[in-house]
Amino acid sequence: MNEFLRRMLFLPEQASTVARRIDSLHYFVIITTLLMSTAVGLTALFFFVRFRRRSESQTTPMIQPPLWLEGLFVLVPLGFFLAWFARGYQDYIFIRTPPAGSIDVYVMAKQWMWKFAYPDGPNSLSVLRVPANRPVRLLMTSRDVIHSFYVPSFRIKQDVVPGRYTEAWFEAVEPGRYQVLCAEYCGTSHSNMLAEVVVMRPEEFDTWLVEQRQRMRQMPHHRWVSPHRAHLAGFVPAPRDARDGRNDRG
Ligand SMILES: [Cu+2]
Repeated sequence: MNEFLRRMLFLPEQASTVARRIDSLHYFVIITTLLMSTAVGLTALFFFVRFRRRSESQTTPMIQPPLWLEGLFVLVPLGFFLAWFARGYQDYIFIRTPPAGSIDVYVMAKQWMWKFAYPDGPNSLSVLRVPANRPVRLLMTSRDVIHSFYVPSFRIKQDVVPGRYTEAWFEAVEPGRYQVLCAEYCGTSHSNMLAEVVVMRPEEFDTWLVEQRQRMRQMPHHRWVSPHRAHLAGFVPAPRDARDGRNDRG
């Protein structure tokens, strides 16, 4: 049933733990509205024929519907709206709460690319490597304008805003490659602001991360990055002395 509806609605694969939750709410809303609007449309058609004007002298009767019927028409839609709200609110809490022990990745957006950095230095352009079946938390900011980090197959989308940090998380369910798009118009090459999430087997990811860290340490120019430089690169808030204004003068 899930697979049938997914195909009917042209949705991409469900590659994260939140994807099925989002989709089932989507199905629930779309099926109830489809059934109700069909019922209303068919009733209207039936009434057009059944209660059509039959003679020139016919007048429209004054109809006073019983109170219970009016109540029903208010309460049934209200019940559905509240049910959607209850389901949606649970999903909202789920999608807004990264589980403890998530892997952190810093995401920096700029016109027109995505940069990903892991604690202790490894970083990459346009390719985000993550392990399957482990929650990943993204801490995101932008160097210039508002962008939006969107992975259709994960059903996550989060604005990335200059001068502010936003957060998103996901847990990929299967190794594979998934498209990242920028979902906020951000200038000429907005449509080319693409990246890819590469979901690896957890063991492979661990090996990869260790290798990356070793490679970083072997680089001749590798050195400690001061908090102020890290701030300039856009990854962390300004260090205390910069905020006190010491660096403002020069
Ligand atoms: Cu963008």
